[in-house]
Amino acid sequence: MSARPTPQDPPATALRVERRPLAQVRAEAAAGHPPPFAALAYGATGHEPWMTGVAAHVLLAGETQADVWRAGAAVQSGTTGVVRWRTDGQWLLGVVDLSAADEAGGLEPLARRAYANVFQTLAQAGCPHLLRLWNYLPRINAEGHGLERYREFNAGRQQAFLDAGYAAFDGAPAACALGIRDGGLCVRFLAGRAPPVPVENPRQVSAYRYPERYGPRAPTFSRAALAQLGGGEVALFVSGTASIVGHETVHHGDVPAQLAETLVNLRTVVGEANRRTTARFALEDTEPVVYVRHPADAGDIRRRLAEALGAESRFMRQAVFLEADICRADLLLEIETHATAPGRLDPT
Ligand code: 3EB
Repeated sequence: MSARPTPQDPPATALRVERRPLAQVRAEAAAGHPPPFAALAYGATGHEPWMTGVAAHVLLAGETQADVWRAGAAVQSGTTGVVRWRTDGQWLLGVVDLSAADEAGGLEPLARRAYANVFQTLAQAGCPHLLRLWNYLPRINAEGHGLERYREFNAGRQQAFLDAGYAAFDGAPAACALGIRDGGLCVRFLAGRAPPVPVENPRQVSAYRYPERYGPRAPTFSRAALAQLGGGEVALFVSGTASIVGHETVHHGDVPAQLAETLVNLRTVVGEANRRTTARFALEDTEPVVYVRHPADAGDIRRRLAEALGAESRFMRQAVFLEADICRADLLLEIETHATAPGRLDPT
């Protein structure tokens, strides 16, 4: 019997990620360069088979950026239910793009069905471990069928994890969930053959343990995840992070204070991650997406971030600012980020 891959096992093909202007990536592909394994573009929707987008409005007149994933050269693609996927046998990038019309039966059953298809995809591809998920849904703070739509989404998502026998509590993947203006439920996910190492934030109650006042079923995500990428590199995926202490939103209506609290949370999560790997991550060297509820706040948020992290930091040079509704109506901003660094995961 062959042993299951562990977080420490180097994968057969290395995964790389780089944030770059989408126009450059497209120009290279047009010039005959090998296309990337996948690209996740912020503020664009793609037509190339390797590209998918997040249909949110880019703020501060930024150039369209894409997270460009490189993996093994032999890529297979296909469809499983509502999931379109690409895999090199080691890594898998999947995409769900639904429309408002798909919500006829409600968002909860739709989320459950979409996630059931995600888990079917993972089983078929032999890439059973979710590393990172991106969730986008329109009108996230609006009432659905007697419940806020984000809470309906949470109920369907958690049930699908339980149905599939996946960890819905400790060991959940890194994720984000944002409200965007157009379209329907939209999920992107990255999976691999070895389990990631989950990371929590001691300043915050784990999201999967939030009390019932935030909805009948808790959100399903860990604060961050570490994964071995091959080639001696480790990835850190920090989930959407906001001005929450314990389980409560703090600094209602105060953008500067929410930003400062969010930075403390981000630094705490990065510090916790560093305790579980020989790699050394610093918030300044990560590549964030900054989601802003009110576009008018974006300039102030950018100025304060530059003050805190250095205008010339990788964080500021690579930052993408997007207009989005945050999943709690009282949150004015949320920041997610990722980085890779040489190292290995500590034996567990
Ligand atoms: C929070 O800490 C803010 O539902 O997948 C952040 C990251 C948030 C992911 C999700 C929600 C999610 O609760 C919201």
